[in-house]
Amino acid sequence: MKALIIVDIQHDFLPGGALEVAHGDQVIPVVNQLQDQFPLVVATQDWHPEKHGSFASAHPGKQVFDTIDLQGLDQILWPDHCIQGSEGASFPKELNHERIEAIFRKGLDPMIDSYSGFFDNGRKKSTGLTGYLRAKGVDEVFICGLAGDFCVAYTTLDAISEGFKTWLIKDATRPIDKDGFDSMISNIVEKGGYVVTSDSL
Ligand code: VGL
Ligand code: ZN
Repeated sequence: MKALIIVDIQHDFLPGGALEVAHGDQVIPVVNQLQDQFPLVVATQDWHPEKHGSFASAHPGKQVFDTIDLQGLDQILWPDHCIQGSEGASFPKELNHERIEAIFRKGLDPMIDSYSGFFDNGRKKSTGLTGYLRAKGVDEVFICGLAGDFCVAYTTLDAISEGFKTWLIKDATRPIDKDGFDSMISNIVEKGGYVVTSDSL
């Protein structure tokens, strides 16, 4: 069975948000259309406590987009975003919610970031997404949302390594950085993932 995984379509990643992705809002109608083609739709939600370790504001003297070592892992520093319960962390009303059966939150641990919807960046903790999908009989996953070069790409790579047949829907995502996205796409294809556009589904 197929599932659609909608990654982090939250106000803070949309134009005007704290960590806005250029043209991120353009994915919403595409994702709304796609949902009808899947028997199961799930979403992820970036859900950080205040003063999360991935925030530049938590590291005096550091700037947004600097890279630091955070408990042994390279960490890009981001603007404060997707703070638990804030408007920025919420889903936009334009996103069709009716068919989203489960929401997997990530990034709760202040000391480790979590780009993928499956595991934190150190692969120490699972969100339970693999177990949920397996229990539902899912063997094929289709991934869309924001941002293409971070949470979408890492979710896609983990889906492949968890053994799902995996597609990234290219016109249903937008990256923060285009070059970074291109290299993640090569990596995804090399690992056995498929990159498609929504009109081919
Ligand atoms: C994301 C950076 C930090 C994303 C989340 O959803 O791609 N990127 N937190
Ligand atoms: Zn985040």
